Amino acid sequence: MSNDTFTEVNFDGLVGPTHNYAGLSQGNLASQQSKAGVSDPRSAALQGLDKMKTLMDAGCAQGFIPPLVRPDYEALHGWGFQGRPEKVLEQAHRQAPHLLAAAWSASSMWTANAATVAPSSDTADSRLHFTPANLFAMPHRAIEASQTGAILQGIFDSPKHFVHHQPLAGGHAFADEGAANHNRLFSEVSGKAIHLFVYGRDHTVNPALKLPARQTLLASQAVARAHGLDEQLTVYAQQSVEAINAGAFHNDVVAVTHGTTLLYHQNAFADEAGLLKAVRNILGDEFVPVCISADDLSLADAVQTYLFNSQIVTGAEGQQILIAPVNVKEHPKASAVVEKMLADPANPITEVRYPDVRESMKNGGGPACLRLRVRINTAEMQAMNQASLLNDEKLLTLRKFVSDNYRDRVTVADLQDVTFANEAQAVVKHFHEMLNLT
Ligand code: SUG
Repeated sequence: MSNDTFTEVNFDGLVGPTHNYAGLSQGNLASQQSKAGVSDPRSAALQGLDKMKTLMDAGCAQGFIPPLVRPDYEALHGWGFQGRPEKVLEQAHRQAPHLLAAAWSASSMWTANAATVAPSSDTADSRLHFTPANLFAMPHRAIEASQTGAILQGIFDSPKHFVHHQPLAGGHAFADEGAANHNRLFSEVSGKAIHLFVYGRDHTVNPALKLPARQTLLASQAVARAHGLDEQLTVYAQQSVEAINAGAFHNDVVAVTHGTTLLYHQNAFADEAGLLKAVRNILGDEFVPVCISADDLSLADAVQTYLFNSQIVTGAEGQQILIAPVNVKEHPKASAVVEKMLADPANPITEVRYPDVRESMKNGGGPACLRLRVRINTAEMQAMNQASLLNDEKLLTLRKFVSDNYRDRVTVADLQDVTFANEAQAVVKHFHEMLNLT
């Protein structure tokens, strides 16, 4: 382990101007329930920025990742829609509205799915590694990886410090959803760090699965190898079929880690005892598993409130803070679980904040979905693109730009409108210019 000082920076996806409810994600209950509803991209982006501010005010380092260029004409051309933009949009609307919606999706806001990241303290070559997720499971997400990879490269642009891998090849068997299924447990005392990869399916077909299992074991293993992680400190665990069938399409819907803490739902994992044993073998008594029982909160309520999609962060005074969606506060059982945790002296979490990220939640993305955790040392911090790190002033500038330039009402009918397409592309271009990414 190096003696460098590391900081955890949360890079949130800035919600793009085309945020809409197209019902594209099978297995994601919120996305299905919101299908064809009216979205409000302006509020969505402001809610995201306010959530970032909540973390900054708590003393956490915060960055942002700009939205992708949408609509994605390259994808539409590749799917056979040719000609001028008006014609492409019209033909796609008439022949394949779901493909049109895929090309417009603002789904890159959920940066927990952007990539898997391994800090330089844990990798064989002592560099910080990124593998953009291929997001193979859903067409609207599978088109993200090339732009996401280029953006990450543009933000972390120093081969001396950063390694950028290609998204995994190999199709269905290597379906990868990035950090939404990856956690790092870390002891400040022993310096030991565990990479916990959680997958939904292996190479066998499981007839009990009613909804898609997005992450595969092969993908998790490939990322761990590519990042040069220590095999002895890498743990693989399978999601339970029950959790996936209840709508936990990513493991971060039912579990989250911070430091030596693993907060999880009783029914999250296929082999809970095996997982706890594997982690305890490495971390010993420092490991703090916090299991929420199905009696205290059913899987259905966990999926509805996104309690486990909270972030746990260390505040300025060293205290652990739960950043939970406001939906938890409004739910009697979920808020009771939080109160019980706060009252328990054995539980390391001592504070809670409840940001409102409802616009994102309606598409199945809570606070933790909106962030990519990057643990970074001083030299790496200096080597990265400073424009993507936030301070209060930059946040206000972003807020103003969003307030002035985003629509507050979008329906799927708007997705054939070339004026809106031009407007949305200009907005995203502005963000990319801010970061010198063009
Ligand atoms: O991939 N929703 C995203 C939500 C991703 C949440 N991320 C994490 N759990 N880390 C998804 O299902 C909905 C888009 C729509 O229906 O228009 C969507 O893509």
